[in-house]
Amino acid sequence: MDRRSFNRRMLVGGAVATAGVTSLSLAAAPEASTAEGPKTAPAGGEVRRIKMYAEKLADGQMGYGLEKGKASIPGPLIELNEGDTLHIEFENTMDVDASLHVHGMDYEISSDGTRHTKSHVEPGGKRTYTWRTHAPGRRKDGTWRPGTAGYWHYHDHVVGTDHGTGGVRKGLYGALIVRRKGDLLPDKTFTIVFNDMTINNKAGHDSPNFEATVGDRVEFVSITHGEYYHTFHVHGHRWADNRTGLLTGPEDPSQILDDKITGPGDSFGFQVIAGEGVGAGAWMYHCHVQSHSDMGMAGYFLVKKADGTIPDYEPHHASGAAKKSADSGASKESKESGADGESEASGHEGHEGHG
Ligand SMILES: [Cu+2]
Repeated sequence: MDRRSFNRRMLVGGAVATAGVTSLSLAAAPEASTAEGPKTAPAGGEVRRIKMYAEKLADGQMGYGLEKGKASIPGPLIELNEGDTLHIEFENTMDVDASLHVHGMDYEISSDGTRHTKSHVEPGGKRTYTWRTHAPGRRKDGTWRPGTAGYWHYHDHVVGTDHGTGGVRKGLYGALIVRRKGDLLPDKTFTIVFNDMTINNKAGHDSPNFEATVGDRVEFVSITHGEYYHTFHVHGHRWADNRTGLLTGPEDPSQILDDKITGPGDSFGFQVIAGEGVGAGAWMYHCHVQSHSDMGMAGYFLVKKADGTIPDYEPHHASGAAKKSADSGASKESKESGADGESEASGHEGHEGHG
């Protein structure tokens, strides 16, 4: 049944693509809303199918992936448009039960991904989870039913305990974005998960950095898991505290933030223009709980100039070794050698501080 509707959708889409190139261009999938404006999300209504695998990673952690052997932490970013349906053929390649549980979507209890509903998957097993979405609409009683659009997430719910405490701790989680027709589409999206005292399961002082170029429309998805509350803070950039993080107009009363408290299970997202009004730089992002940032819950939003350089950035600053080399004076040259950490390191064969 789903297969048939999927095929029909494909046929409809094909007909649109060949017959209506000019006249339907305003209604068709992602495109510029104005000649130079950002692209916007199309109306949903598609039925999509993906495969998802739960895997053990070499270091003992666990991850979700769209292909065997490609699992990552966080798992793959999933993007839908309101009205879309997603069928996920989930395969558990691990030696313990696992599942896929999602926040924010419409799904039947058989897609809950919990043990008490028997919607988990045994080792080596498969199961199809179905997530549906809808646009906002009016109920019969006149009240408004919210749409599905938002920054959501998915995670395991059975590894370790019946709440997936072990699975989440080991990395079985990912981001899910549902867009509304007309939502601005970013140039790139970064998922940042505060999970216990790690960021994306990377321990303190080994946090991930995220790169963009001045002027890029960058989307951040912030998710929190684990035992603690955190605050998500990014330097030099701000967002509106609403569904999209964007103001709908000059009178939009949404508070403007650059720091937001998040607790386990929370997610939110926003878009910024990289370096807008402030320029290129290694803009720090971190948890603003002081002891947490001191313990290493901090990384960089690396905003490059068009030529690829980042002013005043010493790539290895976060590590003890880099701190040492920065003090040695060798770092002065590295600023000229470019923003790339690898080339900077290899360009200083003589300097101390590594090891
Ligand atoms: Cu924190």
